[in-house]
Amino acid sequence: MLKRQAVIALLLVFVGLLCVNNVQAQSFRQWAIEATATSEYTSTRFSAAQMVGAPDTYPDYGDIETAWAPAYWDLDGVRAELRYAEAVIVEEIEIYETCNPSAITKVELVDEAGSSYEVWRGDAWVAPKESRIFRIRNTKVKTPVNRVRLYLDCSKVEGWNEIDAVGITGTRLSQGARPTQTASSYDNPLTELDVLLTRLEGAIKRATERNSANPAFLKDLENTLRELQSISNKLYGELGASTSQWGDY
Ligand SMILES: [Ca+2]
Repeated sequence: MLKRQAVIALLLVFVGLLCVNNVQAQSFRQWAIEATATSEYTSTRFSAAQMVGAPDTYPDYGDIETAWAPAYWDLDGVRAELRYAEAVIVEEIEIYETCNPSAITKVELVDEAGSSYEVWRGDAWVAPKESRIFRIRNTKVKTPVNRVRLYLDCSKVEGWNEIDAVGITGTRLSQGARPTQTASSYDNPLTELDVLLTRLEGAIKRATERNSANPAFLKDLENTLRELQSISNKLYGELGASTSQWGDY
């Protein structure tokens, strides 16, 4: 009887974790909420802040003040940094280049602690003089990041090199992606159950905080969690006692 209860409990925990993780694993696009640069043409027109938000220059092409431009057209070693509301595991970066594109030489992702990870490096080259979306797929950086850093060598591409917006698409860190000890590495099924219940509790808490799942669904899941925890306590009382009895022999 108790074994059956335990199996049902484990199954329910798995289903719960699956549901919450699926909700969290949906990828979504973000536009920058803040942008800075080592050089900008003015603090208003053509400023770094012109890269904040969705594109408002693209698909137009040319020297247009709603995109960022450095103070001089031939600067080398120019950097721009864009910050996003939520740290995600990035799948794709989209850079909207709207005037003399292809001066970018390196792109880094930066996590909340400030560690940077190079995702692309290349030579500046003279690309066709038209607006383009420079797309970079990321498969190597698995850490959640909330910043993108761009490096430009404007001396290699004649004319003003302007960027309208930078988007990132990615997923929130799901429990499955977290490098923690898995339940199966424990010998005792009661410990396994406990670890799973703790994971489920954490997943529900995160989904509640981030508002990433239906509140009624989360409430249901939370109630089920409480019931499972009470079954777990009961199992501890009965199985736990018999384990110690066996220890006496
Ligand atoms: Ca813009």
